[in-house]
Amino acid sequence: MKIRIAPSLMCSDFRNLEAEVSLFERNGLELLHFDIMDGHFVPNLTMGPGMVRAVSAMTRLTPDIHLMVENPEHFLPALAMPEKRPLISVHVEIGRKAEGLLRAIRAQDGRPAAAISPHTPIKALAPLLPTVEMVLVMAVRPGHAGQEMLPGAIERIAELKEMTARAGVSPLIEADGNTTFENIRKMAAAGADVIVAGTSCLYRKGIPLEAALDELIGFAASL
Ligand code: S6P
Ligand code: MG
Repeated sequence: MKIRIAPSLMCSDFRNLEAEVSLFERNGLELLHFDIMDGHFVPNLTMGPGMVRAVSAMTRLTPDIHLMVENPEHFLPALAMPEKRPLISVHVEIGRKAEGLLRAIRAQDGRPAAAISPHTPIKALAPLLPTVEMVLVMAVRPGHAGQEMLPGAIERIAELKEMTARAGVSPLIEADGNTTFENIRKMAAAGADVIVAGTSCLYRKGIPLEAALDELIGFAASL
């Protein structure tokens, strides 16, 4: 099984972005995870479209943009990067407008994706499944790095995997939050194809990024 690694840029050393991104590229990664927050959907702020565009322009990695915002429509035009075909996730919790926004992402040559928070029933994703290329399952409350995985997160990935099989679709499944090696093993076994790599497996205190990345790539290859 090949699990993809999407480094979480909000955990990176912002003084050193170019070098970090180039390290990921040299090591054959494919995705770069950006978290955009608005201080309303989640009680935090991170980066905006300007930074996403600037970093995306430095690399051939595919942007994987996670919109933790109440009004994605305010940000989509600034995230149009047709040459990059970015994955753009909108949260199912924003309600009925999600379907139209996924179509808008496709119309600007992005790859539509849906994200789901830990307390929302997985079945809420059903209407979006025919439209999405990826589903992002939060294993922690959205908003902050460095949290513990919530009970039921692995079972939710398995439930989604089953639901996609029943629906005859096969979007990528991305697990986001507290992706320790032990949790990655369980997430992958439950059906995750992509893991967001934050403080739990890549940006680890006291371990140089190169060494942590080597270890993570080796581990991912062993699954
Ligand atoms: C959090 C965000 C995530 C974090 C990631 C951090 O709201 O969506 O992408 O960056 O979860 O990883 P960790 O290992 O610190 O939980
Ligand atoms: Mg995220």
